[in-house]
Amino acid sequence: MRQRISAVFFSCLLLVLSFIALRASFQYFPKVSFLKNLPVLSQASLRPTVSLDNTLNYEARQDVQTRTSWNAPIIWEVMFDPNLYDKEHLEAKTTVALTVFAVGRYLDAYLNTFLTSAEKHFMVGLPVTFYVFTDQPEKVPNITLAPLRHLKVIKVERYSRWQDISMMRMKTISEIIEKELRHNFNYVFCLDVDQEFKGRFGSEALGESVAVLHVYYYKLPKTQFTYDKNPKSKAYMSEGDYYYHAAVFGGSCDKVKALADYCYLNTMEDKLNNVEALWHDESHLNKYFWLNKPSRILSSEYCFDPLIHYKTEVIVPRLVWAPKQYAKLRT
Ligand code: 5GW
Ligand code: MN
Repeated sequence: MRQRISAVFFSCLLLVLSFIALRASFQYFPKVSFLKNLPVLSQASLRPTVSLDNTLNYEARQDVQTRTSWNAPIIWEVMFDPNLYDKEHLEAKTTVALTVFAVGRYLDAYLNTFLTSAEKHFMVGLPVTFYVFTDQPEKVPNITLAPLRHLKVIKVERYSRWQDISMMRMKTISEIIEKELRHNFNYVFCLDVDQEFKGRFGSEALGESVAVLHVYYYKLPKTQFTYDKNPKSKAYMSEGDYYYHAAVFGGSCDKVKALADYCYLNTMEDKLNNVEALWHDESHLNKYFWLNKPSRILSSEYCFDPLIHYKTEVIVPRLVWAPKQYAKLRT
C-alpha cells in the first residue's frame, strides 16, 4: 500500500516538474535570437548578380540561332552591349572564380599561355581569382595580375590514367566550391588549360548555368551528335538539344557544384558497372545539360578551333584551342 502511495506521489511530482520545465522553455524560446545566426544561414552561397538578357538583340544575327526553345540566349558577337554588361557587373560587385587544371606535362605545355592570355581577355575589370590545380605548385609561372585579381595554386595528386585526371577534376571542383568558392564568388568558370584567349571573354558570358556549343557540332543535325549511346552507361541519351563542349562550363557556385557532383557520381557508377562513357566527362556533362537546361549558352566563339577547315559563323574567336600535342603529352 505504502509503495502504491509513493508511486502515485512521484508520478504527480514528475508531472508537475515537467509542466514547470515546459512552461520555462516556452518562455525561453522567443528570446533565443541566436537561432537566427545559425551557421546554415551564414554559410549561404553568394547569389548570381545581374540579369540583362532583356537588353540582348536577338535579331542582330540572322545567320545563327540566338535563343533556345526554352528561351535561353545563345551569345554571339553583335547581340550584346559589352559596356552595359561590364557597368552593371561592376556596380553589382560581381566576383568570378576560374578553375583550371595543369597536371603533369600539361603545365609546361599550356599554363603560361593560358594565364597570360586570360589576364588580357577574361572578365577584364572584374575581380577574378584563378584557381590552378597542379601536382607541381613550384612550377606555376609568376603572372603579373591587375588589381583585385588573384592567383591561387592548389596541389592535387597526379593520376596515371588520363581518364582519371579528367574524372577527378569534377570531384575537386565540387569540393573547392563547397569549401571556398561559394562564400566568395558569384560565378565560377571551369576551363581546359589547352586553350588561349584571343578576344573578349567578358561579363556577357555570366549566367546561372552556362554551357558552350561544340564548334564541330553546332551546324550539324542532331543525329550526328556523339552522345553516349550505350544503355549500360549513366551518360546514355537517345536525344538531346545541342552538343556541348566540356572544355568550358560555368555558372553560379550552386549550379556548377550540382553539375560537377552529377558528372562525378555517374562516372563512379559507370566504373562500378565496368563501363566508360564515350567521351568521358563530356558525355556526362551533355546528359546533365539535357536534364537540367542551361540558362545561357555561349556560341563557339567562346571555344573555337582555329584549325577548322570550313567556314563558320564565328566572327570573333575569343578562346581558341591550343595545338594538340597528343604524341608528346599523352605518352
Ligand atoms: C593527359 C593525357 C590524356 C588526356 C588528358 C591529360 C591531362 C589533362 C593531363 O595530363 N593533365 C591535365 O592537366 N589535364 C587537364 O584536363 C587539362 O586541364 C586539360 O585541358 C583537361 C582535359 O584534357 P585534354 O585537354 O587533353 O582533353 P581534350 O578533350 O581537350 O582533348
Ligand atoms: Mn582540352
